[in-house]
Amino acid sequence: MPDVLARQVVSTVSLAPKAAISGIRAPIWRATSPPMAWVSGSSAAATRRTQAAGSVERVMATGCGICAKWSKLLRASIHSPEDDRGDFCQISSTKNNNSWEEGRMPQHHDIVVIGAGFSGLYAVHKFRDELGLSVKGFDAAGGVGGTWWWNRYPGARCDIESVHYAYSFSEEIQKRWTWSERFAAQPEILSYLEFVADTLDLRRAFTFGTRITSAVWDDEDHVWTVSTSDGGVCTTRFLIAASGNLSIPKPPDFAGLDRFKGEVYTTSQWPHHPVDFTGKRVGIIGTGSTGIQVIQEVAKQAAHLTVFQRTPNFALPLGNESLSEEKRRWVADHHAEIRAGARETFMGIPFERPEISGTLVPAEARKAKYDRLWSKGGWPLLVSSYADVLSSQAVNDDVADYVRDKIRARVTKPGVAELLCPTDHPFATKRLAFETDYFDIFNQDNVDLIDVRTKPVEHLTERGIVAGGVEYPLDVLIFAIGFDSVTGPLVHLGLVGRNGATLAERWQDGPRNYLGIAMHDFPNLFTITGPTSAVALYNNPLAIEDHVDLATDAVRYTLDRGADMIEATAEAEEHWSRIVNGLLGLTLFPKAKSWYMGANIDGKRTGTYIFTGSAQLYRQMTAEMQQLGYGGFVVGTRRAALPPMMKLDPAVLGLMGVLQGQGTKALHDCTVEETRALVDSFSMLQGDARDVEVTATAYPTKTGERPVRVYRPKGRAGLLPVVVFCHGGGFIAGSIDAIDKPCRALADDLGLVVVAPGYRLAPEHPFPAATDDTFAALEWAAVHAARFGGDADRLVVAGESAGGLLAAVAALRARDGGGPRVAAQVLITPAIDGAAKTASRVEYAEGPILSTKAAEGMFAAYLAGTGAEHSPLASPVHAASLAGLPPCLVLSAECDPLRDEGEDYARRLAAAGVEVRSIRLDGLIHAAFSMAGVIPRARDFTVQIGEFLGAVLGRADAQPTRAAGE
Ligand code: N01
Repeated sequence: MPDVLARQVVSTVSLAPKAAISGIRAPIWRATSPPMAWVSGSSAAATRRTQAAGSVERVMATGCGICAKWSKLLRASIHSPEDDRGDFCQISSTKNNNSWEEGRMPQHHDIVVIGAGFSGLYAVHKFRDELGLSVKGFDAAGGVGGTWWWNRYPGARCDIESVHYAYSFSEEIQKRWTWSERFAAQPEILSYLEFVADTLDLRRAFTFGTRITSAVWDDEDHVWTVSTSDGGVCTTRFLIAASGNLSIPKPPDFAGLDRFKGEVYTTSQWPHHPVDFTGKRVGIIGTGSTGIQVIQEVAKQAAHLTVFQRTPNFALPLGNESLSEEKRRWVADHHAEIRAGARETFMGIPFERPEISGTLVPAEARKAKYDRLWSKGGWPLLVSSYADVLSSQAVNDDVADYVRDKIRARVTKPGVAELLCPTDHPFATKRLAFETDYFDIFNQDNVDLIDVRTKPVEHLTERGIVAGGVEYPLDVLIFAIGFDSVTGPLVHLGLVGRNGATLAERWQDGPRNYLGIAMHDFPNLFTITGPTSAVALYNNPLAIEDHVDLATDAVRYTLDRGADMIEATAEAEEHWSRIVNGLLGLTLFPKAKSWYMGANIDGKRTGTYIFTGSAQLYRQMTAEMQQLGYGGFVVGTRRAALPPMMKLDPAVLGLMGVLQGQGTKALHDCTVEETRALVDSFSMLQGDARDVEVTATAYPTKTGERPVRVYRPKGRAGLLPVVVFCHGGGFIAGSIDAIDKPCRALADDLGLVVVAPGYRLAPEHPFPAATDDTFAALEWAAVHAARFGGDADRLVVAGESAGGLLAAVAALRARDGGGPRVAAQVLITPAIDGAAKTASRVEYAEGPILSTKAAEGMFAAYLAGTGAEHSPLASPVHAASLAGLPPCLVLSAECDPLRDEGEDYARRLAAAGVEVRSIRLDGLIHAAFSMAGVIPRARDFTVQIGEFLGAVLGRADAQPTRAAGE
């Protein structure tokens, strides 16, 4: 038995009456009266449990089966939960099997699962059937199904295609179940979940009709004490909140609701019997996804329907159809190929990949694309159009205009179309809705649309609703007003963590957690598809499977290490908050008052409730966390370091998401041609081109002329410092075209003449071609500076990445060759040493953008068997001395495999007496300097260069030197 667990049992036993010591696995204690709750551990722990249980009068003790069970599990490779039913923790038994009767102790479980929807069912299966743990589930509903048990309103159906809106973990289930429609309706989805529950024998794990009223963490015994609405109490080592994101309805708070004499329904608590609207006057409040679904159905039956709309929504055609028997079978048989690669996409559905930006595409081509995607039905207009539709206002406006035109084309009643056109929020920043004949029903005589922004609902009367001073008589009123989403279901569980911290208090300012699944001070709790995880924009069944798999793995990992507790660190929460807030800030979502933003509930803090990077990115981050031994968690007493991706600037993560969405190949997998194309394509990430004077000319080299561009800011008088800027691209890629925008920006922002030489690339032109060319360019710039209004006395050599190395070598050659006189060198994320074996080459071996493997491959291509490995012209680290080199700025990026070699070089320069400024930019990556269009903090490079040159060249000004050659 692991130490920690042994300690726990000992402390439990020490408080127990003698009889309990031997009775750990059997009912051992009979109370007289009244019913008693169970507590164990220290008196403080006992008090806490007492509070949790509500009516504790005696102290009892029990043991925990998990330790014995897990060691048994480790001992024996075959383990059946059935074996354990009489074996573990059978200390209590009641008709509900979770509370205690007189004289019984509450049952202890390894795992308690809250909820019997998609998440809870799969969680029971994983923990019970795969890990072999004792699992108890609760659900307030009368059966399995979660949201699909409650939301039985007419028209309820999923808007993800049925084959995708299903579990993927079981080949058998996918093959056996067939879907009758492209987008399944609620009854069929509920039947599917019942089928899954029966196939896997999951129902027996649950107590239905029972709500969790509190769950309190005991920090001494490392268990949760769970209280339920039937008065029951049980304990559990691990708590799985599979309570969904949309399970707490927003309460209707309309004045006079209790006076209304008609029928009242809430979509999310719909009765189990059919509701007949024939001949009735129906009113519906709410036009979100639910409202739109129910409205289009009720309009077909009701004598009259009045829709009270506060915000029109973007609704796209669903494109539903019923599937023939043959097609159903085919879909089931081909599920694997239909779903292939789903998890490697933005949304967990293998839709066509979007283009990177709509801004680069002509209007006719955009329109043609929209038409094509519109006709597919469902999500493609959002996810397959342009990757920047949720971040670029211009691109979003374009799509929004397209959708509004579609609405106008369908709604013919005067004035109604404009009311139905959303104008107060960008496209898809409120959750997209999908419809079949929603817009058409407003052309019917029996349907009226009331805009409650101009005619606010004042109150209800016995007869109906008064809005804008007019009474609308109703027989039936339906609320489709949404949910206290994402955080509501968790806050309502009454979770109390370490030191009495309640979740409600903890999340007063919005949710705070790690990866959306775990929380500091709430150990051993996993929130399936919790706030800030990838769920709102990720196909739910896959998001759920991913999270349940993660929770299962975390429990297994914890127990395998002999620990009984796993908890996210405060530091990890801090980084995760920075990331999710930053990602959200890059999008247009904050412009909408939506549940995505927590803005649909009065008094709820607006903020970051969802992960707006892609599902693929989220999965990559969780995978890295797991690979690094639960980085960012404390497991037992072992604290695992934060995963490298957690340190990234959110904009970098956003970029990674976009590149993944494009299916961009890793650099180290690219051919030379592909590398060149990829590096050139990064110019799309550079923002707008500044308006500066550009001269395209040529400079002489030993092998002929090479192109060079000279940039000078407009409207600047006098001689300006001259910066010869060597582009990056790993010696095999990059060009003066690819670096055009950053050079313009440098010139414009810092008042410089920037000289950007084109140089020969490997492998066609291996070492020393690039260094010969760039040095020739430096000589040429020194001679011709004045021609472009440049001051040769303030000649700077600079470069990024491979260009940084070329710049450093040029400075060395200038020193050793007697000129030109270089006033300063600026090395931006330089590739200083192709043979470096540094920590950063290990920590960021996979990039982002540049991997160690790619860096090594490129350097090898540059040297190309020339045997120059130890030449100072190949790397300045081989120079006999670095003394006498010009002042140097080294800008390194924290998350760059080349980080350390740049910083090491700075240290060596300093040791040689060179004036050096070495600055590491947190969270940034290789090549971030030239991605200012998507990484706002790329500006930090420019700011640092400006400050450095200001300081160094200011002195150079005072002591002018002549460049060699003049
Ligand atoms: O809830 P919502 P929903 N007076 O919050 C209005 C999922 N879902 O149940 O926008 C007047 O989106 C409110 O107006 P406003 C899906 O994720 C999935 O429709 O706040 N109106 C809005 O129009 C979805 O996003 C499917 O101005 C009031 C509506 O009520 C999520 O569930 C199907 C009001 C609420 O819209 C929630 O959708 C259905 C007031 N006081 C739902 N208060 C699938 O197809 C609120 N409103 C899988």
